[in-house]
Amino acid sequence: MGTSCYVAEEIMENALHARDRVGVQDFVLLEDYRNEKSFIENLKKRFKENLIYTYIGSVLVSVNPYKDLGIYQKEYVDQYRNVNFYELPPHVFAIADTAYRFMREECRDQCILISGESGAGKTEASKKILQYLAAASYHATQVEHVKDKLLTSNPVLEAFGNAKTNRNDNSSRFGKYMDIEFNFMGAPLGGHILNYLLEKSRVVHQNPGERNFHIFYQLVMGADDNLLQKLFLQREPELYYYMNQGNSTTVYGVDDAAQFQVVKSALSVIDFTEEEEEALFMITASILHVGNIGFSEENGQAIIAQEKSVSSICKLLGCPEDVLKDALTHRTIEARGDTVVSPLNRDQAIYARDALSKAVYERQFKWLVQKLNNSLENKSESGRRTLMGLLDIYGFEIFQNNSFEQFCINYCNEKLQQLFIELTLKLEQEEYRREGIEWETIEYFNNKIICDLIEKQHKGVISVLDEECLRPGDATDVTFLDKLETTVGTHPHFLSYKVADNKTKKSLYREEFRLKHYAGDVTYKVEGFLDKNNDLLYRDLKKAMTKSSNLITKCTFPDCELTSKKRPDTVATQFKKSLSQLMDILMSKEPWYIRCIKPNDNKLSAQFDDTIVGHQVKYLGLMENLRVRRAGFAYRRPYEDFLKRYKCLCPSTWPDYQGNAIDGVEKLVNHLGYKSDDYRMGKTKLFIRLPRTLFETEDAFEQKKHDLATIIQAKFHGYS
Ligand code: AD9
Ligand code: MG
Repeated sequence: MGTSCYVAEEIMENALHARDRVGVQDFVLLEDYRNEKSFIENLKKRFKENLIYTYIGSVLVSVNPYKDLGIYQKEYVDQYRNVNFYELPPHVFAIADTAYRFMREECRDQCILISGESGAGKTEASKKILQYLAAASYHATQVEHVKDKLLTSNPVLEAFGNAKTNRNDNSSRFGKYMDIEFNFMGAPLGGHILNYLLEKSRVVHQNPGERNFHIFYQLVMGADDNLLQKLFLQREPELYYYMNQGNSTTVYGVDDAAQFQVVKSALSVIDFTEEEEEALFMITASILHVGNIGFSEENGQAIIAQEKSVSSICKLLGCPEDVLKDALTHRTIEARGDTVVSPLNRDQAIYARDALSKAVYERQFKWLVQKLNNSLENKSESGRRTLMGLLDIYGFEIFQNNSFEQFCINYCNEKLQQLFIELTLKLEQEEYRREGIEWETIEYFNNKIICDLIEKQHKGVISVLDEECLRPGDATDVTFLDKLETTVGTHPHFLSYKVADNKTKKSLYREEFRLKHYAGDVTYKVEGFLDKNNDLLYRDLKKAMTKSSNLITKCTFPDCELTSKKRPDTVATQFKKSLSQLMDILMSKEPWYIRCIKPNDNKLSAQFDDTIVGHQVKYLGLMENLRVRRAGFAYRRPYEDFLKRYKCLCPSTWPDYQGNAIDGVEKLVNHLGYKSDDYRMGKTKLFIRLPRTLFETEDAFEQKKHDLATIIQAKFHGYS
């Protein structure tokens, strides 16, 4: 009895005060929906109540709580399973469940796109979705190992592809798209991962306070003495140049040694043999030794200072020492049939050494993804299948110094934003058409103009960059900028010192260009653009690697690469092509969006910084999103759902109603006094123009609940 009283009181309490305290759980219900301040206020109210999720229609906005909220356990999975989207408070599980049910029931491929800046919670959200899918999907012994593999792919990829940065202790330094394949019963059969542009410069350089990829620290701290000895390593990260530059070899709250054991056991789940595991760690260790090769210089020629490191590398990779030594200090150039060997000076040797490390690591990473894909491949069942895609990719970046990496990342975000706008609008329009409802197109900023500026054939930034990279002779970063000014100087989204007006000139240096991205202006320093786009690894070093007997290096540096005359695509062009393929993949699926927001820059749990949040709200296009959603009919619900929730408000539909849903809803809205312009009856759904209408209905519903609760309470107290 006591419990029931408590429940009744709680219902009353909720009915009376909930909205004031916790804001609205769907932004379309926000009265002042054009006002960014009200938007942020609503987020903040909810954040303070530990309600980190809010919808904009079917888009989920998530604010990183930076603490464990205890909202992802099994009981939450059970609670959200097979329950309609709006019936429960917003949650990442609700998105996962709805997408999963759409996929299963309508046999249509779905994809969940997670965006937001570094540290906003994208990777955590993608892990929660995977966890939900594994827990909520069809259970059978034959699919449990598929689930295990899908889940254990994460720690492996994170070990090799994530690192501590100043923004996030576990920052993903690569883009990831994962398809999970399901059979008609909704049982997972396998998966496939696509990886995008690993930030390989991190292998050789880390900024103060940052670290290299986690695996280096995990290996050095977690390998047993035997393995360490075999790898010629010591248990002191500070000894290795590639690990100590950031002066931050440990991460608060992270046990690298324990994590190494997690990675090792994950490797065995994803079918690594002992030899493969050993080969993987040998490469990882060899890169640390490469970093410790120092050079001195005599008569302009580089001389290896740490022969011991070289001999360790050669033992680990199984390649001849003299060949590697030569390749580290010389360069062979073949021109018109002649072969000229010239020595490298110290700077060139360091450059070549670092290029080797980056190439070895990047290729190893690609190999690892390939290996994961082999293990995740569905080998068991053919027949009809549907896909659920999950995209967790780097967010928009504006730093003090922006370089080629930020250019690529921001280009990727332009493409995703374009997709977001197009699909959101497209879907919206399609729905009106499908439901036979009039629809008036609304204005929005189409960032296609910026995508064109970057990627247009012959006329875009990437084409100009490639042209300079491929031009023999005197091409430099500065000549690239000159060409850019000639080609796109008048474009409304491009600026540089030379083409800017006098006022803007003051904010620019000569060797920079600025792109007016949809998310804000970013100024890029041209220094390093050509180099990074060319991504040259001297042939001598490639040749040395082809001689390796390490089974992974042997695969990743095939002999045929040496004989091939075809120049590989530049980095930007490869990226452009892979993004275009990604867009095709995403376009072919039904999209769901999770927009992640970071509440502060200090990784703190109780801090909500309005300015920082405001900026993200702006560039994620959330206000625009809300406007689009509200332009036509802010709210829509299938007749069945609407009736189920509100039928108690009309005597013709409650307590007893036998008719069909559409007629029931008609009776209901008439009874509630909806005016003819307030709503439209579509073929399967009721569309409500203004949130206020729904709000009033919601209020009436809450009042009814309150009344019912009072009756229940009175009954328990024996008054009736
Ligand atoms: V990056 O672009 O890869 O640098 P993400 O992926 O957006 O970034 P991540 O998911 O790694 O950020 O989240 C950063 C940290 O915030 C996590 O390590 C958690 O400590 C914290 N976080 C994020 N989401 C949640 C959550 N839902 N609950 C609790 C969270 N903590
Ligand atoms: Mg991440």
